[in-house]
Amino acid sequence: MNLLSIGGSDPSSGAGIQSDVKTFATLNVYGLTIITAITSQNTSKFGMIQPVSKKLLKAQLDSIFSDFKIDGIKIGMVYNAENIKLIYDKIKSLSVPIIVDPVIISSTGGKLIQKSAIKDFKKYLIPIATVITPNKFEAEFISKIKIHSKKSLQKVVKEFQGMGTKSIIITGLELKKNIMTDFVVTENQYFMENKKINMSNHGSGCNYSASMLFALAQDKSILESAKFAKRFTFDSIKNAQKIGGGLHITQKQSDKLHSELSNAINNFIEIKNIFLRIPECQSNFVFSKKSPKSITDILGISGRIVKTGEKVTKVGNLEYGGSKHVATAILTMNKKFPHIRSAINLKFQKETIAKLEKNRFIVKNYDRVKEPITSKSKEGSSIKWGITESLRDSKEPPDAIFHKGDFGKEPMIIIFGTNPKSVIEKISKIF
Ligand code: PXL
Repeated sequence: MNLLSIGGSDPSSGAGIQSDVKTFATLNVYGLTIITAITSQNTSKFGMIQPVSKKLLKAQLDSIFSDFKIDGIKIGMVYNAENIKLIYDKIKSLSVPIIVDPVIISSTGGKLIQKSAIKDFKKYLIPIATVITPNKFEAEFISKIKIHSKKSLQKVVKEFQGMGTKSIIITGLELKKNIMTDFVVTENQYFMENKKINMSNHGSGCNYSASMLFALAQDKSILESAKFAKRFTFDSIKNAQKIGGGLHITQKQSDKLHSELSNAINNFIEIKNIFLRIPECQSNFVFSKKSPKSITDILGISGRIVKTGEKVTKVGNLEYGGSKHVATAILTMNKKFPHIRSAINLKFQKETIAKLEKNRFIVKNYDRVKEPITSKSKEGSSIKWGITESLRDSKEPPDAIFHKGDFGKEPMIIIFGTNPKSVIEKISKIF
């Protein structure tokens, strides 16, 4: 997935396009950038701004759009009217999600848009946005209405809707003491609350809009995307670092589980003739946090590892709660053997069992036919029952557990390991 950030350069990398590149990398997608202006600033002081020429902006737009498939666009700082119009012309007819984050003033006081350009910002960029994400100050500034009650908030919404906005999210409202509320307006209205973190920071607005774009580009609804962005931003602020002498710079820690599992999936797909080992119901590959409480603590693929002919591909994204069946297997295994945190399901083949045994792997099995009717009738409980049954006498964790199916149920092998790499190592030994 390729996401494009159009905005200003912030040499402190706390905000602007540098911050967005970090956000996209943390989320394991590819970030492209088009620079509209260069600023000089650090964590305590804002210096100068120079917008890029229309010619250079056009050249950047042409070079990016002529080469890459773009899955979503975020527009941040655009300093002047001519650059606003140029961006509008280039992207107005695209059918990808567009987030417009109205950037007016920096956390260190720099004015990031020319006064004379506000009119064109409203006229051109706001109407083409899938969603706009002003904070309280920006919403007040653009609508020229002070927000001091829910009633004035509705006036602001009306004002934005008059500009042609489809959806609006106003972030950082403190409607109750020490509670930060985001006001999400789509066809319906929602208030999303969380505890305030008392720290002035540099970067949270950019974290919000860039992570929101990621979620929208994955076809999540505006409301789901807003939840995702709120969580992402909360984590970024909690993890903010004092890198320079002034404000803390926000940054979400990258998820180590994510990159380990992602690498292992790529390695798995590249194993020669691996399509022969993918079951009819396809494969999932999971990696659990330590001490998982439910499948929402387990990273899996929201789709599957799918074979089409001889080709094997990953369909969907890595998400906590992305797998149900393989995740349930690891959840059950992990209760007895807490260091086992990763697993993949493969097609049942006698040949595979023989190879596992020849390599002295510990292989267990269960018979689904023997599953008590009380368990069978409960959706999703067969795997839990089967794994528990297989581990009954185990002193050591098995490397693989299989069953030979039941009426209408495909036989299956699950390979287990301490992490995705160890699962791949086991598979590489047998195939
Ligand atoms: O946070 C908004 C923002 C966006 N873009 C640039 C910035 C800032 C804030 O400082 O400098 C370039």
